[in-house]
Amino acid sequence: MTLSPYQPQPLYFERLALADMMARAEAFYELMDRRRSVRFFSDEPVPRVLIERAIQTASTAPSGAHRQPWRFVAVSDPVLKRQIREAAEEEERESYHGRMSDEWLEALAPIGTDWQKPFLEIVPWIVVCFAENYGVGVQGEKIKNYYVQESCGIACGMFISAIHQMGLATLTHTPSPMRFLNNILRRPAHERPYILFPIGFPADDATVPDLERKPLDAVVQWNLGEE
Ligand code: IYR
Repeated sequence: MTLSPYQPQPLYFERLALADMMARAEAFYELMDRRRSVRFFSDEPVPRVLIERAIQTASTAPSGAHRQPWRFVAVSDPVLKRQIREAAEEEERESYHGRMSDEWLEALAPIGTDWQKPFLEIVPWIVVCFAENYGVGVQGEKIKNYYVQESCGIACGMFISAIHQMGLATLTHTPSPMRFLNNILRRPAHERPYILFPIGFPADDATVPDLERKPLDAVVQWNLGEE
């Protein structure tokens, strides 16, 4: 076995003044707290360079053994978008009318979703993150990936943040099952569709569910919990 040696590089790190750290912490939280999942989009075009930057940002995510086990497929072709909509709605119709439990349908009722996904044709861009179960080397050999789920989850979180920060809207959409995306987008079987993101500007009359976020004390425990 030939090990590639650790080649230490100096870290670039910008030390900020505490007041700037506080201001940035507040500003970033407030920005992120304004993000909403959007299901009603405008067909207004979005320049490709914005999608490129969001994917590059996602791809800065930490990943198991730095394998970056993701492939983002960006779709603007109306024919592909229609195929994706038709296939997604076929699966979703089955899900909403039989495959999903009553408990699940009840949980979704306040979100207001149903099997119809018109946004898949309306949006200027659909980006699908595929998770690479393994990589393929130059001689076709399998290269093991590590922590694929965690790595892709982090990358997708950073993707959503980038999209929001640049003033666009998206939705984490997971039509289920979503293997049809391999066929439509011609990705190999060892890549698994992970999350589909419709991306664009919200429709002028877009609505969102009336949701509240858990307060801090419901999502954190400090040390052993005694205050
Ligand atoms: N995939 C379906 C159902 C769905 C499931 C959950 I959990 C949600 O938070 C939202 C929707 C759909 O996209 O409609």
